[in-house]
Amino acid sequence: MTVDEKKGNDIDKNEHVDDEKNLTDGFHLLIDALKLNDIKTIYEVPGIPITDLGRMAQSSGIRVLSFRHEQNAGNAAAIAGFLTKKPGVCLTVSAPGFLNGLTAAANATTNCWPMILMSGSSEREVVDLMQGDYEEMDQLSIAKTLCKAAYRINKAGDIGIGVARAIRSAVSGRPGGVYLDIPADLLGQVIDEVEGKKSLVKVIDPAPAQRPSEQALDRVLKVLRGAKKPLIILGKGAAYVQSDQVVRKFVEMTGIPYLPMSMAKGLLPDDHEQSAGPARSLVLKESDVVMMVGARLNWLLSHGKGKNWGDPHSTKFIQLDIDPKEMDSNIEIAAPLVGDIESCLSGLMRHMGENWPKPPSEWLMAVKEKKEININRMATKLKNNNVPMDFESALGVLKTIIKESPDTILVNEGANTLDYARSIIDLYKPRKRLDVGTWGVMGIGMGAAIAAAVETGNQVLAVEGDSAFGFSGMEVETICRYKLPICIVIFNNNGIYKGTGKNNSDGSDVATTVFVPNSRYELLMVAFGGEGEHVANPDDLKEAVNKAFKSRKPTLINVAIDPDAGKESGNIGNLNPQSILKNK
Ligand code: ADP
Ligand code: TZD
Ligand code: MG
Repeated sequence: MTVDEKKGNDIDKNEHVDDEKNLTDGFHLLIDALKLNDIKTIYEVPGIPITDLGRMAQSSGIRVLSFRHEQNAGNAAAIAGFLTKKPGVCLTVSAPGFLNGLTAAANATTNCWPMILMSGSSEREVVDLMQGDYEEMDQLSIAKTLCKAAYRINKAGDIGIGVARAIRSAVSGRPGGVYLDIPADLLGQVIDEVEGKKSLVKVIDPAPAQRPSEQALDRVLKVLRGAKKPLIILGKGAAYVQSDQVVRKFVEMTGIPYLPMSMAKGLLPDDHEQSAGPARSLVLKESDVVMMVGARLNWLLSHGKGKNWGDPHSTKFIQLDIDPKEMDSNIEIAAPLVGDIESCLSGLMRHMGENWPKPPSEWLMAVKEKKEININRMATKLKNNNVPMDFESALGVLKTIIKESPDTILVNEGANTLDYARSIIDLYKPRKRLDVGTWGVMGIGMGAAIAAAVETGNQVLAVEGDSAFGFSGMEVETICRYKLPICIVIFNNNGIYKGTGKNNSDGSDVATTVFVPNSRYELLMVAFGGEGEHVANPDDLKEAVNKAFKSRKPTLINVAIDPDAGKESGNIGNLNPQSILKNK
């Protein structure tokens, strides 16, 4: 096409900017680079200078989903990364949009999920002299401290390499969030079309297998063989890698009880006979050999020491992780196994042979007995018909619904709402539980729910504390706009942890943890054309969720929960400074 023929064509019609020599530009090269690498979805908020990039990506066949806030778009991209093993892409405007998205990229890095935050930026010469451009900020410098890697592409001819570097950095080794800085003038840069095409890079084998050494495998087997009370802990790294059959085969071959971390629930079905989930306190305290698979000994496992654990001198740890720096991060690791999960577990099984001895039966019996006691104790509570409802009666209903629809993806955030749901709702399939992750961050809810629905097409059930929901609640409009099969259930106890807090001063303001009582959250969904329900007993909750699943319509169910039912900070009240001081 000549320049004359091109005149009158809208930029968003995805036509190349050509002259007789056939030229292309930064917009098209960036879109082509993403498509070449199989990026099918962009999660974004439009604005200067990336509005046209989003439009043109959409015209080119990429699905471009616009959000109401970049943090939610970023959280969606991060969860897309967790679910697909490909980097989820979030696109934002400069400075404030970038900062909003950066929270999600930092969260992705913390959780070891691959994502790419691409933000438009101002001209270097203006930013570097701090001359006060529209939304001016030195974004690259900031991103470097918070992401796994950060790059800027300055020349159109480097777009192929820049995108390749971002993808490889996001997914190889320990995955994480990567920042890609897109200066506004890069998008308009024009180069020869043939040269441009040649400059694009298809990333080959972006997350190569990393095989463990034979010595490391031997060491692990020696430690395992000597165990009297072994335990396997499966983390979300094991869920991420999608080697579901290999993980299951290994666990079953060893016969060792396993504990799934929150987002590893369902990797093996929670009702598997080797699951030690309902005997968590016992197995942490009693086990003599603990094998960590894609899980870290961070605060979620009280750093592998202290009162939740047994004698630090007699408990031995085996750790399987792709990141060598993870070893000995909190306590000594007796048998480090560095490599990817599939290669490592396959290597172990090759050496174990068919007749690998099962753990001593006394240990298996002790775990089984404890499980039964705890499961029975909980079963009675789940059936209660108290009005107002407590967490147990409401979750008893949702537990049954998930059992009946095991492909449902459960999104879960809050404090009590999170802790109760985590222990009550069983999952039966891998990667069906998405939650607050390593940081325990509020606000992942709607982004995670949207990405789950978009990437899998499955029904999503988001179980949200009323406070937690508020962090990303405006995305209800996004859910309605894209007609996603998302059912949001808000556990409304009128506030953070409890709705009964008192102001200890003159009382003119309500307590810091208390919200407007009996708020009608369901009307928010109705405002955008979705279905809203307000329920106050288990039967009505069951009916409302079943209706939502059947219709697959965006639905918000506002569940009245006893404002006094929760605890301060849910299960982690011990981390509040007052409690730490008291226990010193
Ligand atoms: P959890 O919170 O469930 O305990 P973490 O996020 O703390 O899980 O740990 C996940 C771990 O999985 C990280 O240390 C990460 O390096 C590791 N990991 C990620 N991908 C792989 C892989 N392919 N092989 C081995 N380990 C991996
Ligand atoms: N801000 C962010 C980003 N993350 C956080 N974790 C918090 C604040 C602190 N926080 C929690 O850790 S849980 C929570 C907050 C504000 C909300 C708890 O209230 P909820 O749940 O209504 O969501 P419950 O069921 O009432 O306990
Ligand atoms: Mg609440």
